[in-house]
Amino acid sequence: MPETTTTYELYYWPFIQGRGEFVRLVLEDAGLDYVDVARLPESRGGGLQAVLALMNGPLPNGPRPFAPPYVRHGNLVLAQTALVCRYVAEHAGLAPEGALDRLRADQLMLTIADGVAETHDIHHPISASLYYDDQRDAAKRRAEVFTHERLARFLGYFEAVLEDNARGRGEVAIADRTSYVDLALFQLMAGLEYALPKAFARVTAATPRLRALAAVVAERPRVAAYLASERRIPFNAQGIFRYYPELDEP
Ligand SMILES: N[C@@H](CCC(=O)N[C@@H](CS)C(=O)NCC(=O)O)C(=O)O
Repeated sequence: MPETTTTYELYYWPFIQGRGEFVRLVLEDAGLDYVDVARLPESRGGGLQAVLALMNGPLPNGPRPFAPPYVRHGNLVLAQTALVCRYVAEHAGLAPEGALDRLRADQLMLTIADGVAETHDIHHPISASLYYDDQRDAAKRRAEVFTHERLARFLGYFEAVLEDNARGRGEVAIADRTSYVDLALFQLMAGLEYALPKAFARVTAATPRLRALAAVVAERPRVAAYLASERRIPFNAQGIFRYYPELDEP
């Protein structure tokens, strides 16, 4: 396993929060030394080419990543958002203690990833490779189902998880202290609030624990400093969480 002092290199698209933001939040909250590689100028090895290079070429020690985000840490190149977050969190004291609680954290992170994928598919229901304008009708239909059914299904589930976790007094998802899963729940909430403000307000009226968790995470000193910094890319119309008023509920 690489030294914890080795710098983490995050590889992700430089102009969006996207899935990379789940990793950025763990790195930032942990106060780890990291480089957001693609945001460096090309003259310093950054830019989109840096992300594509490791995906397109053989790696000496393991499989190449299918898609960003991925991290390089020592000899390890690791992809899949839930797994990358877990890996960084384990080095940073942001993972639960013990094998069983780490499996439980995986379960929640993979469910968050499912929610992220479904949120993305609101505006790209046919394919990510087509423009939004080429799939607007399907997007409208998909968004109706998402806002009426899936949004409450996901957020209601996470609310119940908080309620069920007696060890966390209803305030954290796993065990009795903040973990990377809580950071991810914060980001899911932030993204959904941006993308679907009306549906989000209606659904989260019934999820007070999730709202409280998001507020607590936002106030963690390193997270608050990050959110106020230029390192936090604003939500925009290229990311996963996009605001198209026609897709929100009336
Ligand atoms: N399951 C993967 C999905 C990764 C993914 O879809 N990445 C997007 C950016 S957020 C991408 O660039 N995909 C390129 C592709 O699928 O070809 C994860 O959670 O990390």
